[in-house]
Amino acid sequence: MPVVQPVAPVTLESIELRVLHLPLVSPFTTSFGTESVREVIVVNARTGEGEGWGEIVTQYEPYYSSEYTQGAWDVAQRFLVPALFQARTFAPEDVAGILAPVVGHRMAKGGIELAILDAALRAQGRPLGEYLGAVRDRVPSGVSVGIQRDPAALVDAVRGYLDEGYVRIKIKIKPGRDVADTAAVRDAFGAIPLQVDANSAYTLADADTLAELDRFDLLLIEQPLQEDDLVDHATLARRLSTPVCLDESITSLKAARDALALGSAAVVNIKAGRVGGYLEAVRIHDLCRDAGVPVWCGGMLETGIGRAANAALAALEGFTLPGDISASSRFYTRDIVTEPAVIEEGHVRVPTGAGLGVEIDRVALDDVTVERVELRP
Ligand code: SMG
Ligand code: MG
Repeated sequence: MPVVQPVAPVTLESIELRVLHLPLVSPFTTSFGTESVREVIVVNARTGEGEGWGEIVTQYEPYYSSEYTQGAWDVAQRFLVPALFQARTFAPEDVAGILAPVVGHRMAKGGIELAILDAALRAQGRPLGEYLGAVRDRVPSGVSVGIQRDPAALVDAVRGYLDEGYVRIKIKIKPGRDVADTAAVRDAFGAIPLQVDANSAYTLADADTLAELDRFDLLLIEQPLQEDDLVDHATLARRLSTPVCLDESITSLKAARDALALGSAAVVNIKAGRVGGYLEAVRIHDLCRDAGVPVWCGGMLETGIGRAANAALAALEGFTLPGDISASSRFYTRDIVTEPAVIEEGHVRVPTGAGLGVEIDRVALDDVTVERVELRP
């Protein structure tokens, strides 16, 4: 069984944070809104052993989660980074403990942890995938398709992705844009691997509508109810034949344990940012694998930094379902890494270089930077 082998400590010298604005190739609509520019924070940790990069996957608005960019920007500068400066020399595995006195703010913590992890692994010439316990050198692709103008436009969008080689399609749904949209995609493309994501848009009162989706033989329905609705998700799961998968609700290993104990999730979407980092993500993977619960790797419209790390995570043995693992071009015309992820034979390669295994395109990074701060002890 692959285990995470500790990395040597690093001495933190400075941290640079940047807010980026990356234009999306097309607007991305979910049940909670439409995004045309991805606002994200990139973390550059400089240590005595070398530098590393991480990504804080918050969004401009606190609609997917309670975290949002300006909140993460504030908590990182005032509480998280100072706590690391205080500790000064530490291993990546110590970061979560050092930051634990701060309640929540998991995306902010996770992005900072990734930068430290990348620095430590690069210093030792170790790839992130190997460190996390990857058992594959490439992972199946999957694409998350936003809500379109109408079901016909959705079918056109899905056709484009299938032509690019994506092996699994996820469509976003919301009340009024669920059964007909799903039916249109099923009718057009037959038995493709298909799943839906509601981003918390329903309540138990919608159970009859959600049960209508059962006839489409979906891989799963993702997060139909609210983040804290673990008991209601368990109740709903008993009403549906479609497996219920949780995303927003799985904020930690403990939340995952509770969800499995209650029968709230038959499948788990693991997102490193949402759970406070890649190390907690691996712990949730281990829990689910041992419980026989399939997991897949979720996405937060990551830049090339998070995209490289997600491919490494998705290569662990328990990731038995295709994730939201797409090419950089799914969202961006220009990424901030020199070799953006691409789809090859329906798969994305797990980087093999040290750390994240991707290099930053500094010119591209500067071009999309809208705010920058350098923090020192
Ligand atoms: O990175 O491919 C991606 C995006 C996948 O749909 C995706 N993410 O709820 O799973 C989800 C959403 C969260 C972001 S919505 C703006
Ligand atoms: Mg989701």
